[in-house]
Amino acid sequence: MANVQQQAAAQAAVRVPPAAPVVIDFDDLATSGPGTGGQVLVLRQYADLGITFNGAFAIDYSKGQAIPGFAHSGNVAIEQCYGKEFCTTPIEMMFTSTQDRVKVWVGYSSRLLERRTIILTAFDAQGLVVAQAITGLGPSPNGPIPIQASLEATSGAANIERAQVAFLPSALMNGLAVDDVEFDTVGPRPPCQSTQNPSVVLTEPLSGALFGPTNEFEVAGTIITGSPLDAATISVSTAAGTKTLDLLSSGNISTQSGILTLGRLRINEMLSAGQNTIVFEARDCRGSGRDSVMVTYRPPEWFPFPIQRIRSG
Ligand SMILES: [Ca+2]
Repeated sequence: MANVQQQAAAQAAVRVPPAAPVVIDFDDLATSGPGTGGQVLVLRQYADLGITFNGAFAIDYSKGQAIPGFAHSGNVAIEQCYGKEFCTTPIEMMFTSTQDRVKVWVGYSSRLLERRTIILTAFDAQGLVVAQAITGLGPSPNGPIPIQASLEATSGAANIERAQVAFLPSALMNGLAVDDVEFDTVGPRPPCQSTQNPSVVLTEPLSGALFGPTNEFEVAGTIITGSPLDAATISVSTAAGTKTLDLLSSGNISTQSGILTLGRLRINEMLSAGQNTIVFEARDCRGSGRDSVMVTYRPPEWFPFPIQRIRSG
């Protein structure tokens, strides 16, 4: 008996302690709160750690229609289907260095009238399930369930290349929130497939266009990229400053690679009086591309007569 204890002690003594795990807490992302627009999509912001995500929304629960104490760390966590209907896409993470273990914390950001099963599934490079973990959430008829339930999937070998969090059985993902994604091995950045920077063409508005008195215009254009985009924006600049619309977060531009079309999109309340520079910009793992035009906005006070008279005359 003493022998066994001595052996165990000896093994513990020589065992190399694991390096501190990597924890993605999302709190470094500047994003908006529940009930508002403009949440940042989480894609390749943590590529330097060898992990990428499939475009969940980062939400700051201290802003907007705040849910105090909801996130597991800080105020920011992620949800896959924020503001989307009929969305069953899991929250997914991909690793460039295969992992033995993945851990996440889960919660639910609105009322939940039933009890549901949440599953963390880990896959190897062939797409085979190598580890799973489940937990239950709810019911919580009076309000959100803070992110305090953990799920940890351990495969026993360093073969986890991808992991996803979803309901079991598959259900709408709205409300399911994840924070503090934990794993053990930092990997390299994923290889970049692009051989050149994204090509960007703005087809609307035309250079020199005049807008007013209503503060709106339409944009359209095309992007060609060899890799999924990290960012795509429309920004409107004057001497007074710049206003930016995130086209990935708004769903107006796909996060896929290839030829991406920005269909006619109406933009409100982004112009300032006088000359404005409208920039359409895209960035992938290799670099960025942009196209821009100058337009003029004449606000209502610049018109010599009341607007009704202009229209009736
Ligand atoms: Ca957090």
